[in-house]
Amino acid sequence: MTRLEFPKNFWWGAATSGPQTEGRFHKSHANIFDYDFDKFPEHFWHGIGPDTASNFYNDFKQDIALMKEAGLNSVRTSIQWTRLIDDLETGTVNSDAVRFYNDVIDEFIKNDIRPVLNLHHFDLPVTLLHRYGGWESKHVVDLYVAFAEKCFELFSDRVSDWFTHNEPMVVVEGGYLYQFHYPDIVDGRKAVQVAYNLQLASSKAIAAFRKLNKHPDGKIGIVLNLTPNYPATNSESDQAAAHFADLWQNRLFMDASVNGEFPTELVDILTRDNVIWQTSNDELETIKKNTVEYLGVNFYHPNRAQAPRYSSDSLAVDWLPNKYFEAYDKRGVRMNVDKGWEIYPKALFDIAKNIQENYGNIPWFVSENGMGVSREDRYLSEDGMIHDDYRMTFIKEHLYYLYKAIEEGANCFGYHLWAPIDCFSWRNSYRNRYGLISVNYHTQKKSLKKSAHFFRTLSETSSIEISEFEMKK
Ligand code: BGP
Repeated sequence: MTRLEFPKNFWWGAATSGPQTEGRFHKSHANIFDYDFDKFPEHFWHGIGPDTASNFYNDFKQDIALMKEAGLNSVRTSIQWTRLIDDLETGTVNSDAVRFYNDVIDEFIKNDIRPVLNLHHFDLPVTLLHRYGGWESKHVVDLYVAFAEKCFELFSDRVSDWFTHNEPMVVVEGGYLYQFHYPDIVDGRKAVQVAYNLQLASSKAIAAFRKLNKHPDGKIGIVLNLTPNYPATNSESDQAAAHFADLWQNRLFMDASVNGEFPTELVDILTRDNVIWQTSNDELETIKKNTVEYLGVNFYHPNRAQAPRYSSDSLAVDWLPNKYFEAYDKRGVRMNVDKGWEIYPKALFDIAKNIQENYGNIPWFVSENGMGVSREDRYLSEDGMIHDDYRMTFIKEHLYYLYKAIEEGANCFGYHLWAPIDCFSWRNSYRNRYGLISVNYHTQKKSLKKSAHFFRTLSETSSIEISEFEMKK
């Protein structure tokens, strides 16, 4: 056995989001998932929607006490635009929402847990989609910035750590390319504009933060799913496919957020294909000037790409980024079969190296990592506890590669698991469980899993013991 010592003051925590935990109690507006559920409950696993989620709106004190027991020293959640803002045009706030978020922040601080707040976790108010086309619209960008300003004015006296979006590429892919989030559109041109507008919104929110932040240690960043894209083979065509996929999936937001510019190569391709976003010199200047101070990196699985096997004429619409690459499922790899995601911990090392070598070694943390399985009650033991040893192994294997990267100089300051408590997971609802703490969604009874005790030791000692076997995976 080897003991791996992590830096002191490392963030040992977990991440979740407002729409996945709070429930819809007293909410002013419906977000796109609330609306999707109201209209098409069949889109959701077992017809279970976001109405109650994990009842954080009512249970937050008890939930935060459980998070404390699990040893979390930092927790990310998000402020729901659809809860905080009553009038989406004028930006008047909802007083119950202000009371709720103040109470939540104070409760975290009372428990010595650093609150980390994100502003947008896929949860656009649906009215803005129907009225203006959602993220296709620059007016919506400005309404988002007004919402962000309210958050900074109200809460930045006590909250030092802020993030503008969670995984903006998932908004693009889910809503505008691959139909796994409402509005389920397939339109590459719209997807390109949505991606640009999300970046613009992030940069404008950062500019607002610099004016309004009240915290002496206040910082702002973005959470990206910065997933390496490995070519299926060493052939030139597969390498070109993986290169484009990397430009589109990773570098679009990463280069703009960290370096202040979109990759020229990507802009050239989109221009040549006549699908480039509408922009202006002023907007590009805003993006240039308002880069992030740090980054959150979500990592679950690697991406693999191969050259498209069919001509782009066979695409369902005029243009899709898949003109240049196709997802490749490698045979014989380790899989989380419940989610269909490959398990490849070494990718975390590759991510760290990429940030170190290509992005000035900007400070970052693992803002989501984790493994959700279905029917987790199969691990329920006679002692009444879920013995999720598989989750502990998954965490250890990833921490091993993170440790190696830190040893080689990676500027990583924390590790957040998805999620502190089992939560509502979009259309998958409660199918796959990710938490250190389990939820019975019928009774809302919550209990620590075995991994919560493991995580507490990890956090208290800032170190783990790992076997040769676990290191080799
Ligand atoms: C990330 C999201 C989270 C969470 C997680 C697990 O991409 O940021 O919100 O949902 O994935 O995925 P899923 O809920 O689809 O199982």
